[in-house]
Amino acid sequence: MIYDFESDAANIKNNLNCTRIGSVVMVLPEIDSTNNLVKKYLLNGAEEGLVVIAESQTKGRGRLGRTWYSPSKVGIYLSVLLKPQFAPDHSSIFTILAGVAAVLTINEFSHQRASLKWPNDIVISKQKVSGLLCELVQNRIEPNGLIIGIGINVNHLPEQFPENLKNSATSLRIVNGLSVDRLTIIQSFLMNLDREYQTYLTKGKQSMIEKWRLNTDLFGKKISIKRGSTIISGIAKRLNDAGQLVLSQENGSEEAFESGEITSRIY
Ligand code: BT5
Repeated sequence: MIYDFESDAANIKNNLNCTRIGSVVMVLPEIDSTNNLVKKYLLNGAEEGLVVIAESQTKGRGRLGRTWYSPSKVGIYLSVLLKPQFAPDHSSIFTILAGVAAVLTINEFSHQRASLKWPNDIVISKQKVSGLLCELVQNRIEPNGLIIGIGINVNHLPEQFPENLKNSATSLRIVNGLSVDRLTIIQSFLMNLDREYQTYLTKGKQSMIEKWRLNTDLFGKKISIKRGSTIISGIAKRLNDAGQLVLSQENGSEEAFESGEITSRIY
């Protein structure tokens, strides 16, 4: 596919049917990280709804200082700026919201069922097809904003993944045996995110938590969670009202975990 950046941006913007997302849509050939650029725009007063899409990233970021492999032409790397009017009681709720939009989108295009893995992965047959990075910018100097970043592996062939990801990552093309149009996926994600965000703003978080539950295979499974250098094992029970994961430990006690601080492993 030939990627004409300006016309792609116009194409995406014109075909969006969104209330809040897509006020400005930028498509760039290469950037360090779409989340970084959106943050810069936020600090310069950007409006809610800004979308930045890059054809490739040189420093795509995961959580906790990890990297997101972002090769040119085969993946989706995009970030959206939201400015919720009220601060959530827990930042996990936005990872839940974005995860719901992401899994619904990927399931529109995947021939096999995609599911959510706590806290921010979308997996197909246990292999990661997409990851989310939600960053809440909130301090006295900077304007408040929420940056939702998503990476989706779309048209990668198995040999296009580096050695360290070969066994853990997949793409829609690998799953479907066919390539998929990235612009169509981008439009779908932005519209799903817009709808879920609107639902959250008008009706609150409960429907989001319920949709997350319907799109995960996590509950009832034994998992271990790494918090700092501590590993905590238990059975994943549910998401609580704050969007935190509740784990039941062997001694019967329950503990809730925020999405930001955690890496989880399912057995
Ligand atoms: C994530 O972090 O999964 C969040 C990824 C968010 C990427 C998007 S791209 C647009 C926006 N701009 C950015 O700079 N970031 C966001 P985490 O849960 O920490 O997972 C990172 C781990 O996933 C790495 O340590 C690898 O093990 C693995 N990984 C890296 N790249 C991958 C890929 N392309 N596909 C599957 N797994 C990958």
